[in-house]
Amino acid sequence: MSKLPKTFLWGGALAANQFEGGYDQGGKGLSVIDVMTGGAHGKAREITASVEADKYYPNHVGIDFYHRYKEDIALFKEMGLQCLRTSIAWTRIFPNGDELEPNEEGLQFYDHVFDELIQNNIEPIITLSHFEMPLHLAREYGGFRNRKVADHFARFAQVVFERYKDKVTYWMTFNEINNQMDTSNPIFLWTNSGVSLNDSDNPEEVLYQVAHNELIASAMAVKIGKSINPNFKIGSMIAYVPIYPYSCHPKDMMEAQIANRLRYFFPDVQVRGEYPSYATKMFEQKGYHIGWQDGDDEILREGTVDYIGFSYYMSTVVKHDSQTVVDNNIVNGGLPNSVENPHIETSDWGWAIDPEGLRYALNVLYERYQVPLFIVENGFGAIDKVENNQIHDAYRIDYLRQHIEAAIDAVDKDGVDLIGYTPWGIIDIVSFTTGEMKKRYGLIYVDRDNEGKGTLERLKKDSFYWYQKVIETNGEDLGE
Ligand code: P53
Repeated sequence: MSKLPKTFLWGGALAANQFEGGYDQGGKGLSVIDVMTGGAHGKAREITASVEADKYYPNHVGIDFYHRYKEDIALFKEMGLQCLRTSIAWTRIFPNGDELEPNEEGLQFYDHVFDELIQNNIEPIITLSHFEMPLHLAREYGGFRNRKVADHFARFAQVVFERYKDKVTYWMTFNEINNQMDTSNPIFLWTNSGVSLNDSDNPEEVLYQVAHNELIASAMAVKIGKSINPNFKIGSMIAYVPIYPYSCHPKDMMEAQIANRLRYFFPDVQVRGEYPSYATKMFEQKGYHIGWQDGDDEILREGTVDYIGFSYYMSTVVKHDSQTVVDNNIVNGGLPNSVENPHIETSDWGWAIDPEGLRYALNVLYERYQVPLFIVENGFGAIDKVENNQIHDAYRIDYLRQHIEAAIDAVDKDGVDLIGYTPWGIIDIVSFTTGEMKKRYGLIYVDRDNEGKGTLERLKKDSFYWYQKVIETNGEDLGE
């Protein structure tokens, strides 16, 4: 007998900007990601002023799902997916972000995609904003520094909630809303919020100002959504990278306790509907003036989320008396005291592989928030080799198997309320942090390289057949 409920949703996860391509098709406007060049592990992606002719922008073509969605959805169906998490490119609906009327052609594109999914019994699970806000809002308004952008976001949310109210039930407002807490790497504030820092900025103060406007935008969207369809389930979406104390030294314990607020700040507000006291205390002590408007308390209180969707790839560690920063781990979050975990291995991109940490993560989040959880991203970015049109990706199967086992333990042994599991990059796509194609997560291979060469042909990896079995047996047959 399966240890998971019958209703458990098995799926795959993607984001419009990383796989759709068609960046200038159907009236789409430029988004913040459309001006990001390709990079590599250790080589940052560049954010250019506009699209420059001699630069390569991997997201412009993605894997060309825009023109191939029927074939790709047929493959998802064959794999057995019950749901697909993806996002709506804001710039297909509002090319500049501040128009009053939406772009009908963009709305039709998602009608076609969602209809095709539904006809194949795949439930669309939709993120409203996944690193793809209109470039115009970033450049002309200063992104979410500007409160007006929250209103533009709310209009976008209203339009798509209305349009797809009978096609989509599960929504998330902002993807990984908390990963911009790391202001040491400019790509996070840029992609989350369309914000660039100036020399005169106090990065932390800017961050909390931006955060406030975004929390307001998220809460407004939740309220609008519920008024359009009370059956909507609207969630927060966070990157959850647990921060472990290096030792049982009380100072390490406290260091980790405080550092973890970086992870919890956004969901604390989105689930509870008010700011946590550690944050208000900090604003007071540091003299931060967050642009709070009359009625904001009410907006936050009335716009709380129904569940938490989260990504889980890795964990990290802090040690109170370490001065080093682990620079090969993008998610040390700029933590000054992060150190490597001596007990676990890392991927070729320096991401710590910690399946047991997923059971821990599910327990921590469930005990803290008492709302249903949804693992909406988890996966292994690796280099794949094609031999005779086959890809033997045992390493990926191992990674996914161990994480699924941990999730099942959290449900079966600990009683965590888990909605489902959607592995990241179910088909190979452009990597977010590096812009590479060779950092592959897919269970379906796509013939395309870091320079944009390749036929775009799709091939099923070994993991494709493995996951098919997992879904068929509701997680009973993990193929050991
Ligand atoms: P790539 C950090 C920690 C956990 C998830 O990343 C993260 C990040 C980066 O902010 O991002 C998510 O492609 C994100 C996806 C992204 C995926 O992780 O760089 O939601 O868009 O593709 C994997 O390997």
